Amino acid sequence: MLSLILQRVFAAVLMGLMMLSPAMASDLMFGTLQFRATIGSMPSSAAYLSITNHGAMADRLLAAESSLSRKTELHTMEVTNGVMKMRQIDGGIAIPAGKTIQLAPGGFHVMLIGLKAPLNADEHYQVTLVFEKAGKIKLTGLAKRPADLKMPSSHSTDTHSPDAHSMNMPKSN
Ligand SMILES: [Cu+2]
Repeated sequence: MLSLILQRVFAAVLMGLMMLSPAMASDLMFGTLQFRATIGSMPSSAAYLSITNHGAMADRLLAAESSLSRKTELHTMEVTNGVMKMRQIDGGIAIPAGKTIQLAPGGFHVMLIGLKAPLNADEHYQVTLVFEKAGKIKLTGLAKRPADLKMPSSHSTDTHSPDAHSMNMPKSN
């Protein structure tokens, strides 16, 4: 009798846990979302974060949406004739299984074009990311002064490879 009750409690707790974690519906994990705070009457700005795909299937960031600006686009930076320029990405950003993709200053970013209001440092703002498989995911982050923006990590994306591990392993002769 008691074990039956325990079983029911356990099942209820399990159900509750599953409903409490909508993030588990997708295998994507997000780093800190940060917005570039605007200075003066800057008409545009950008948002950055890292996206890790813990699933076995590749996903793709197709678009970004925001009520902060007239237009919201996915951009990349590239050097053309020695000049660093940004351009809109066609077809989205691939998020391969087991990889982390960085949206960071100098690289991929969510471009907010035609801001309706300034982005103030230390205030929260929202952006919605649209994935091919995971669907729409709304995220909140802080605006930061350009000097305080977290830059892309200098580590290679492969620090979790067996090679990198063995290199860090102290040899015991
Ligand atoms: Cu841009």
